[in-house]
Amino acid sequence: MNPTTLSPVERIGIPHSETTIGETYDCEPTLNDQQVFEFCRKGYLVLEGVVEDEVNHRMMDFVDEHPEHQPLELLTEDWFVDGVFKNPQAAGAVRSLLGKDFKLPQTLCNHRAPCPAPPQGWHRDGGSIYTPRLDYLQVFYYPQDTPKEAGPTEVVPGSHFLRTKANYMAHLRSVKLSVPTTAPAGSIFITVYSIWHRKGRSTTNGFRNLFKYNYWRTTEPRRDWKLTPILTFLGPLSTATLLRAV
Ligand SMILES: O=C(O)CCC(=O)C(=O)O
Ligand SMILES: [Fe+2]
Repeated sequence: MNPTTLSPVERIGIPHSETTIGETYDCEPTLNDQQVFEFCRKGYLVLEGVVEDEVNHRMMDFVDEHPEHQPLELLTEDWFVDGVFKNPQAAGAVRSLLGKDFKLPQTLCNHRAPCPAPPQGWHRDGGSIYTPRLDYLQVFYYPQDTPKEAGPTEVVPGSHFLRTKANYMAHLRSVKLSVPTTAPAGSIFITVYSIWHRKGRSTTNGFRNLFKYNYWRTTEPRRDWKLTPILTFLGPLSTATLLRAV
């Protein structure tokens, strides 16, 4: 086969069938109405310490041996796919937001950063579009404790609603409303793809590792998560009222 037609995993000798490429996944949704509204309003959600310690330790050993930006071998490892991509809390939140049979990540990268380092510029990732639909999620996993000194990613809550030019954002320094995603080892945070974010300033020594990957919707959006009985009872009017209140 012509090597230029090979995908990145095929180029390192791994067939797609041994990876999560093209795979869908389903599980029980874990978020309720308020949590889904809160995600839509803020554009992100942090699940603290949801990955097992054993998986986090294995990841830290793994990154020592594979410090590269795209360690695609992980897509073939059951301990990683089950512990991280299909992590019950994280996948339950993804299931709540993207509906059933969502697509698993097809690739991943490690935003491994030497510390200390200055902050990155504020940005939305390439290909962000303005849309009220939630078809795609950007997800981050910290295998190690990531306090403020290790430069966790910072996000601006609600910024997925802002229409801004990339070069204007990149000139901003501190944004008053920004929030660092400071988190213990094993934390996963889920964001709307177009949220403003950046790597924060770090002041410690060593490396901070942060895995990033995406999930896709395959079904049409509907209210298919854990329902909150009072909202179900009141019907669509209460949903509209709640949305106005947030
Ligand atoms: O490393 C981080 O905290 C975020 C990195 C990032 O957003 C990027 O490189 O696009
Ligand atoms: Fe980014």
